[in-house]
Amino acid sequence: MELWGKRDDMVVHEREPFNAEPPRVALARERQTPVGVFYSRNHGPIPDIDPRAWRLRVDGLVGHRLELSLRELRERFEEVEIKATLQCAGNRRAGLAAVRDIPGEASWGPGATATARWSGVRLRDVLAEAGLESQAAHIAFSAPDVSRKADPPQPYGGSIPATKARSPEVLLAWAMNGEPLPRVHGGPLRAVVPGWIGARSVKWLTRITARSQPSTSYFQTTAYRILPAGADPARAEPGTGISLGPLPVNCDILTPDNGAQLPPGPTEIMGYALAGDGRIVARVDVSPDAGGDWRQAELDPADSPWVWQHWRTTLDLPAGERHVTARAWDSTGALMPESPRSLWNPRGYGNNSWARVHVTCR
Ligand SMILES: Nc1nc2c(c(=O)[nH]1)N[C@H]1C(S)=C(S)[C@@H](COP(=O)(O)O)O[C@H]1N2
Ligand SMILES: [Mo]
Repeated sequence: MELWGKRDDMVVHEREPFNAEPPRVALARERQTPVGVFYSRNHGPIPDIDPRAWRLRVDGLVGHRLELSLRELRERFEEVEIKATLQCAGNRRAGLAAVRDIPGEASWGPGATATARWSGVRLRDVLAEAGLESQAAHIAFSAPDVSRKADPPQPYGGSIPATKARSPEVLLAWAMNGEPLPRVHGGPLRAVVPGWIGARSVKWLTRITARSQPSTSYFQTTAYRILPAGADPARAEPGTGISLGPLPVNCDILTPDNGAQLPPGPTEIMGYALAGDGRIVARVDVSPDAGGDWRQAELDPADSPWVWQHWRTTLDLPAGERHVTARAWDSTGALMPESPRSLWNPRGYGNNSWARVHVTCR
């Protein structure tokens, strides 16, 4: 299980827990990412769950508690399929780490983003069956994988507001790209929360709890929060900082690769852009000279607000060192910020500054 079925050109940030992302070019080929190149982000050892013995408990502020087998989930609720992009809050952290060191966190490139076709049931249908009480403002997810990176060590968890949980795109998924959900991606069942940071798409889901307050998991109260630049993350009190949820507009360049050597002349530049929670990407601009001149890229149509859009353009690159730069605008007019400097935060989340690759043309 050394690479968990991933292609052997994955960039492995950590073996235990397993953390790996594909090289840029591997994400460029398809709009739907094959499982073999889909990034893997784990905070603890990957559990081995017997799907026959597995049960999903639904409890907390509900009219009646549920305990469901996989078969009951399939039989009692409508099966739905949705294409959705997952993006880790640590995606593109390397750009922040270049500004100032981020100890203890992996330097993810742009590959902690990928798109799959998920099948399962709507979370809202299961919540309706349990009957949410009126004070149920948050839906918490629990999993059995114990993270020793949490303080104190504890199982993974997190929550989303009930308003998002009731939105039809949020799934409890047992299949990915038409295959049973692979163990490394949360089999037998995971949450899929499109448009929100990947951390809320809890894998190996065993319990859903309706609460009046957000989850008390370390991964909700302490991790996945934007702290002020001067804060010491080891001393930050739980509940301080900005809790991350909806993703901001973001993009990156997939080809050419950073550091590529190319002949001068017309060069195809392509990449992905994702607008985040319910929005679509409205425009992508690409610059051959770090933002001096801009040209609008050709953008894939937005089939759904939950899926990334690929874009491409051809730039005429003269001989020499070039900083090819890209930036995306979303359908509300929000634009990616220019510099990672203004975004730097102690745990290195949410880098949506302009994408840049350095290439040499000769
Ligand atoms: N149980 C559990 N769920 C989890 C995690 C985890 O470590 N344990 N990692 C989260 C994070 S931070 C991300 S970005 C996504 C990654 O999903 P993937 O590994 O299927 O790509 O899973 C989320 N769900
Ligand atoms: Mo993540």
